Amino acid sequence: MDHSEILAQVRRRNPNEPEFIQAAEEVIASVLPVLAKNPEFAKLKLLERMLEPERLISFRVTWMDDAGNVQVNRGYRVQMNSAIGPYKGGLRFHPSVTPSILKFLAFEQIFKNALTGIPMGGGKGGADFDPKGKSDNEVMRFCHAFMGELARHINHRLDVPAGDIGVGGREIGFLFGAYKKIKNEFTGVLTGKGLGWGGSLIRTEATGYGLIYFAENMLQEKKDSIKGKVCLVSGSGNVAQYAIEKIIQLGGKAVTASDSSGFIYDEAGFNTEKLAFLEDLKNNRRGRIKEYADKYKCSYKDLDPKADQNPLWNIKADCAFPCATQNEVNGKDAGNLVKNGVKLLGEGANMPTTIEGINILLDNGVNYAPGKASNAGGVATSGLEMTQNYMGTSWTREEVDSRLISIMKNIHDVSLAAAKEYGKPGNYMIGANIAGFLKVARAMQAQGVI
Ligand code: NDP
Ligand code: 2IT
Repeated sequence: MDHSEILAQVRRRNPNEPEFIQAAEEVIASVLPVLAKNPEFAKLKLLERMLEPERLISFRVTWMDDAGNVQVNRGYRVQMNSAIGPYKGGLRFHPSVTPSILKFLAFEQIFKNALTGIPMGGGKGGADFDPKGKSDNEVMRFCHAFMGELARHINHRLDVPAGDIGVGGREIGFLFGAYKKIKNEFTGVLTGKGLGWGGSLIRTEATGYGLIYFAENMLQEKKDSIKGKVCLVSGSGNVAQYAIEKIIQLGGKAVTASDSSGFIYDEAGFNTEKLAFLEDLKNNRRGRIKEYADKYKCSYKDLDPKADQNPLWNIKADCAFPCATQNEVNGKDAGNLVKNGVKLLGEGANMPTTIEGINILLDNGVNYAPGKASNAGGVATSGLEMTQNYMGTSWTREEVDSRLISIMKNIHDVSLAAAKEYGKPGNYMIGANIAGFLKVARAMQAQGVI
């Protein structure tokens, strides 16, 4: 099957799944030269197999809200590929969750996890539950009901979920408690656990830190550094917060942050005190980002979800780090970034840039890092948490951080090397797709027609 036939089949098999088709399209185009060079991969239909989930579980989640009303949600786990290790990937709780969203995320996760060098397969899950405005008790009851079903399908050697949008330390705690009670055993079945009960130091920080380590590697490749660079960041959740922290630590200036209501532009830049305010606002008080602008007297704009561009990406800067959600940088936004002098875009979120956006960035010489490489620090540190759980030990902050730094450097180097080998020097997207694909393809080839 050639490129267009594989893509046509993906479209046929997955109607009404635009996000999954988008993620598939990017990888299919990148790995064509690998298939041409290795006809046995094509004959074994390895790419076609990777595009089909090994298993997709969908289940009802019934729970009772504080007012005594019965609520019904839909939960999922996509077990995408287990060629190189147990399924691994986060859980997303957001009203926009659909099979398309989770399949795109699980598909990306296959290659991302392969790039980390830790043996982990690809998976993702979640529910169309909206944690916004829910009490802690409602979130707890939902998590317990969700795990009531998910527990049948996972264990620490089979499938190890973690957090993603809407699933942080609070939710992992409730999910873990339910799993432990149902299975009557204490294992590392989830990552992102609390430090006193099997969690790893640095896991909370890892995605944001890893993103900025990766960007620093890209800049060092060009004899430059993030020091003094003005950075646009979107989002204000887990990934954005620790990306901002690392930008500050390395001497850069982060000037924006956002939530689903709007964004702030603080020309003076974040400092440690302002970041602590943002973290308290978002993690403890669960408030809206506008409060930051009121407190620090900076500019705030509402986001118009129907607008054809996002004004956050239309600000003069050197670097951009989308850390909120998929497709938050479209073609128009990419054009605005180029016009405003942005020279590097590192994806903290999964697939935040549309295919049109990516093409505009690459055509204009923007140094572009795809999420499956640049945000891999989170799942890599989840892998380190699993290792510590298996060993029954816990490493120091310095130990985990130094491993994270070397994993990000390795992903950077491996992606760059693959891009060069396939005649696309400097193209991290093609390099990451090829390097991740090759690792999984060789494992599948060795394991036969499964
Ligand atoms: P959080 O839930 O902690 O934060 C998400 C942030 O993005 C919030 O500021 C949220 O705003 C905003 N956001 C979410 N959905 C939308 C939307 N549809 N439109 C506008 N803003 C939105 O999630 P994370 O920080 O963990 O995840 C952010 C991104 O990073 C996701 O793409 C995730 O897949 C990816 N990622 C996460 C990893 C992790 O370890 N957590 C690892 C690798 C990637 P609001 O508060 O209003 O909801
Ligand atoms: O997208 C991701 O890589 C994550 N949400 C983290 C997954 C994990 O298992 O730590």
